[in-house]
Order: sequence, then structure tokens, then C-alpha cells
Amino acid sequence: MQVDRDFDALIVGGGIAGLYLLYRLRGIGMSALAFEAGPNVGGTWYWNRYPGCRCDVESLEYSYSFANDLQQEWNWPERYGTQPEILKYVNYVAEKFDLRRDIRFSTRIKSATYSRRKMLWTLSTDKGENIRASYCVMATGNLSIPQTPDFHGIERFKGDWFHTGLWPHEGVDFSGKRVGIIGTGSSGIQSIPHIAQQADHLYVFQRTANFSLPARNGPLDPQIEQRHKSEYPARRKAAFDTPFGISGYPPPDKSALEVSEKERTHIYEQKWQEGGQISFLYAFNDLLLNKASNDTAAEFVRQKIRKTVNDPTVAELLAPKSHPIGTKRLILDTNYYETYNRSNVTLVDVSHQPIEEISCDGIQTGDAQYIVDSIVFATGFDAMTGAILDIDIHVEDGFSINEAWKQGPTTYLGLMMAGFPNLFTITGPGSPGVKSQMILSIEQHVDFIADCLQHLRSRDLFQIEATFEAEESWVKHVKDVADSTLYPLANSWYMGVNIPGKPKVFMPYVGGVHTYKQKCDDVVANGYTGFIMSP
Ligand code: N01
Repeated sequence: MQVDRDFDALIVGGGIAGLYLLYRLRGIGMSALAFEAGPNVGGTWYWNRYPGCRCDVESLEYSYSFANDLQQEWNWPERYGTQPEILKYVNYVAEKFDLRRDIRFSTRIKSATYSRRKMLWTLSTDKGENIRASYCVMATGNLSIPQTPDFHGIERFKGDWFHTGLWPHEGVDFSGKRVGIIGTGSSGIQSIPHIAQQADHLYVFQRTANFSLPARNGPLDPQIEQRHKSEYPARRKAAFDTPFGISGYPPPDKSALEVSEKERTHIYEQKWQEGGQISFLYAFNDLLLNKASNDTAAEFVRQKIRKTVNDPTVAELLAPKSHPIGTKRLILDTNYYETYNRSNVTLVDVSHQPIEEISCDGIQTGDAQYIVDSIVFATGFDAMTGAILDIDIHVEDGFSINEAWKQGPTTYLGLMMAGFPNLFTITGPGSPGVKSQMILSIEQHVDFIADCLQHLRSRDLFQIEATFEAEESWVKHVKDVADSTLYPLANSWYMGVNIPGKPKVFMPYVGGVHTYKQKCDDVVANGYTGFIMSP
């Protein structure tokens, strides 16, 4: 047994995952300390404050389920939570459960080293401290390392520039300014309508058109909220039996190709009017499996774009053709396509004439120069692996995570990595996390970890690690499942292709939350198969 540890467990991250883990570990009598790079709780909801930022999962689903009083007493004003509202909620949770006292804020972990002899992780902070514990959990989030392309000349730019994932807390006033925004993923598509309303002129630099559906956001009907809350226990349970971890959408039983064109269009139209991505992807049972089926949904959305955007050339540029619908994050927007009908908005297609450099007063593409006062980078994140690889994680006399993941991330169940004892990840690569209602997946992972630590303690065991065989077979399974879908056809951040030099590997598990949870439950029921536990 170790004697020189400071805590039972150390947690990296004070977002939604880190907070719940802290709560659970306290509940089982373990001492834990969390480290958070930001000065307050919230993780992704702390940093992403760009105009129009809101969640694309409905508020009543996107919330913690672990405390019934919490889910009953919190009121969500809108169908989809805004960033300030969600951050307020996370702060409320931290307050209610008195979690802040065990979080070291404004502290970044630089390295994590495991000694097999001592069975201890030592975490080193950017303040020069070393703290030791038996267990270490990476609650670092999947979208926490913003990616700004290495454009030549950015240091010469005389105006202001911002990344959507690191937005100034005091806000930005674009009134009277010429603004260039680079990127048309979720962050770009949510912020463009807001910036367009304020700016003198907005240039949108689009490399790849993306599919976006109307969110149909609005105030939450108190009766709907009340009914949903009264059904919470059943709904939360039902969510685990679905692929995306979201309740309330009966699974479709027909292929898009089984019905007439008239019926198909009618169904898509209903879904379009209803709003929401799960609803739309649930129009038929094979939209993410069969390209011909998917083409019907993609063409329906392209037609909507053509009807919405007045200028046919602009409409055609906005109509996505590079990937099947739903294989990149299916975006929800409010007035995105309508924004291109404004006279102060210009779409700049950089698919063939890429951005070459940033000059002192603007953005230079292959064929033109755009003079701007401000630039917004909505260029995404080093997703899923970025925050983990940012820390020098290694085992003494063993290897580092950088070496282990050279060819792409390898995990067992997205929870542990072979060769790294007592180190856990929450919603990491190989788990359904980013392809699900994140908070539900976070709670499932945290519960797995807390139960596992309790199991170890009750048997006087201290060390757990995934076997290489279990990891290898899980990695193969994750790949086989992805290859049976249309997901690998898109150049998405799920594949790591947005980061130069990153291995091209499809990282999330897309077998569905229901299948995944059953597999985790079976692993536990069979005595933690695929893990080695030792005294
Ligand atoms: O980032 P992205 P994001 N020149 O990677 C473009 C979650 N999220 O921050 O596609 C020109 O999706 C790039 O172009 P291309 C959600 O899971 C959720 O928008 O690579 N363009 C792309 O258009 C989401 O998926 C919410 O050709 C360049 C864009 O930048 C994830 O976060 C809200 C470029 C990046 O899009 C990431 O979304 C926001 C270059 N050199 C985010 N480099 C909600 O809950 C990159 N791009 C609603």
C-alpha cells in the first residue's frame, strides 16, 4: 500500500465531467483534487462565448441526471440552452454541491508520471508543484484545444483577431467594422447571423459547405417542461437504450428507399419543421448506413438551401456536396442561410483559391484581397486527443502517451490505455462521447470509474490496467463499426484530418450508446474482463 500519496485521485479538468467525478469520489469516501486551467468551472462552456453560442441538444436532455432535486429545480428558459445559461447552470451545480473547494483553478497540468513501484501518479503543474495520487483521470474534454491555422503573416495584422473557442469574456463589438470569419462548422454557422447583424460588412470564408438544419429554438413551454420533468426517471433510463443517448425519438423502422418519393419528402418536411438533428437523422433507419438513402436526405436539404438563398450562385456554393449528411456534426442554426440574403454579407469560396496569407489589413486568397478590421477564426479544435497529448503523460521505465498514440489513439472502451495503469479518460477516443448526449455519456463513464475504484478498494486491490489484447480488439471493433457506416466518407475532426500531421483514424465509437453501455455493463458483470487488477 502506498503511504506517500497526497490524494486518492487527481482529476484534470473542471468542466461537466470533472465536477461530477469530484462529486462521485467524495461520495465513496475518496480524497480527490481537480485541476482546471481556467479561473472557474465550466470547461467548454467557460471558453466558448462567441455570439450565438448555444447547445445543439435540447436543454431538458442536456443536463445532469444524478440528482433528482437538481433536475427538478433548475429551469431552462429556451428549447436549446445558450452558453451563458449553461454556464450559469454549471456554476449552480458547483455551488450546490460545494465542489469548488477541491478544485485548483488557473492551474495547468504539464506532466503526469506513473511509478509502477510506488503505484503513484505524480502530476506537475505550471506553478511548479508536484502532487501524487493513486489514480489519475483525464476529464480534459474533447474540444478544448482551439486550432488556429498557421496562416503566414498573422503577426502583421493590424486589426483584432479572435478564435471562437477562446472568446473574450467582455464580448466584442463589431459595430461599424469589416469582419472576416474563417470556418463554417458549428461555431461559424452559429455566430455568422449574429456578427452579420452588427458588422458593417461580413466576409465568410468557406472552404467546405456544411449541412445545417433550422433549430426552431424558442421559449420552453412550461407545460412541456413540467411533463418532461415528471417523466425524468423513465426518460433518462430510456435515453440509454438509444444510439445517441437522447430520449423521446422512437427509432425508425423503414429505409428511405422503401417509401415513395412523395412520402419521403413529406417525412423530411415534417422533420425540417420540427427542428433538431436527431429527429431528422431518425427520419429513416439507414441514413448513416446507406449512401443512396443518405443522398435523398442530403438533396432535400440542398433544395431547402436553394429555396432560401436568393442568389443562385451563392446558394449552390452553400449546398454541401462533399460528404453525406450527418457524417460531420449536423448543425442546428437560426437564420443561417437567410443571412446570405443580407447586402452586408459576402460568401467567399476558398475551396479552390485558398487563403494564402493574412496581410496587415486583411485576408489574401489565391485570387483576391479582402480588407477587414477584424478576423474571427471559427476553425475548430484539435479534437479528442489534443488535450491529452498536450500533457507529457508517461510511465517510468515504460512509454509515453505520445509514443503509444503515434498511429492514432488506442484505448479500451475509451476508458483506459494499455500500459498506463490507474489512468482513466472520460468520453475519450473509442467511446461514443462526442456522438452522443455528452452529459449522459460523461455520467456513465464517471459511474464506471467510481464503481471500479470502489470495487478495487473493497478487494484490497490498488492497480488496474487494460490488457493489450483487450485494447487491440476494442480498437478493431471501433474501426469495424465505423467502416460499416458512412462516417469515414467525411473529412471531419472525428477523423483527425483538420490537424496537419494528425493520424487519420476515426476516433469515436459509433455503435451507439445503447450497445456501448451494454458492453460496459457486461465487462463489469463478468469481473472486469479485459482489465488486470493487482494488489
Ligand atoms: O469547428 P469545425 P467548430 N481555411 O472543425 C474551417 C462542437 N460544437 O468549432 O471543413 C479555411 O467543425 C473548416 O473547413 P473544412 C461540435 O461538435 C458544438 O465549428 O476543414 N477554412 C471548417 O469549416 C462541432 O462539430 C456546438 O474545409 C478552414 C471550420 O474551419 C465541434 O464543436 C457549437 C481552415 C472548422 O469547423 C467543432 O465545431 C460549436 C483554413 N485553413 C461547436 N482551417 C453546439 O453545441 C479550418 N477551416 C451547437
